[in-house]
Amino acid sequence: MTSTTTSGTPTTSATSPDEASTTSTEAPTTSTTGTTTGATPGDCAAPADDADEDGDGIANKDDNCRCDANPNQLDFDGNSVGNVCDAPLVFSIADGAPPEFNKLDSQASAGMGPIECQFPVSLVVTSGGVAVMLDDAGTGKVYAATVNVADTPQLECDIALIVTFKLVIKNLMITGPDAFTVGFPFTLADHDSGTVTGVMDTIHNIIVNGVIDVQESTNEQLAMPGESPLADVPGSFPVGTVTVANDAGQITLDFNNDNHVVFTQTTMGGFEIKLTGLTGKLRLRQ
Ligand SMILES: [Ca+2]
Ligand SMILES: [Ca+2]
Ligand SMILES: [Ca+2]
Repeated sequence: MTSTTTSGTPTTSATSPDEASTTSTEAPTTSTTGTTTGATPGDCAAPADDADEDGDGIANKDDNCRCDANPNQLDFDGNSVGNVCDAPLVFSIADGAPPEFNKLDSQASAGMGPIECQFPVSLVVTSGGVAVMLDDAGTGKVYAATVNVADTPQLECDIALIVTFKLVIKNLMITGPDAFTVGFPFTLADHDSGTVTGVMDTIHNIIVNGVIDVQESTNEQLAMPGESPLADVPGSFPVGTVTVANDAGQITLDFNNDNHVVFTQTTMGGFEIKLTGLTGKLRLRQ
């Protein structure tokens, strides 16, 4: 494999909740734009001769990735550098106003024991990024899906007429710590058609960081005021589809799952907060 495929997670570093709340309009992954590794395929020292450095059946002079075997010569972005030698395709939030894009709908529940309330939550994404590495066989890996969620209006629900429970999602930062694979079942014949749609076929682990305030209660035995319970809560994204559009330099992550539990967290006061279901399209551009 090339250095570009073993360089680890190529996108964002973690941002604290405070930083996220003050930089919510900035995309954290725009510093990296590369989709090519340069004029020399794969930055490989092999000369453009009739030899076959990597033994993939393609002579060096014709090989778009001379030092790594890629017999299919797939070059999704058409930059004359094979997918295997390409730097990751890096996408970040650049446009896509809600509600059609960049708004993920979920369902929050909060409760203790038999008392519970539920209400819909719209997670408006203000920044985020992913990097995609395609291979020579029509599959890919998505790295570090990072999603910063904007302020959400204060949500309020009454629990069994006993307590008024105010839940405020001030911000959320969701990071995918590991790459997750995406199958792009396109055929070799149409690999350069410009758009590939794949499926994230496994649940993707995420880390949720942010501030959800449990603000107050008329019954302090049930809820303590001013809690900020979220700090590196493990969670997961459901499976979904991924569409990568070449000519528009765009990727769309499409979630459509009403039941998946994104994360749960129990407050100091003993309330369990749960975010369930994730539907909506997240669109990012190069
Ligand atoms: Ca070769
Ligand atoms: Ca090759
Ligand atoms: Ca390429």
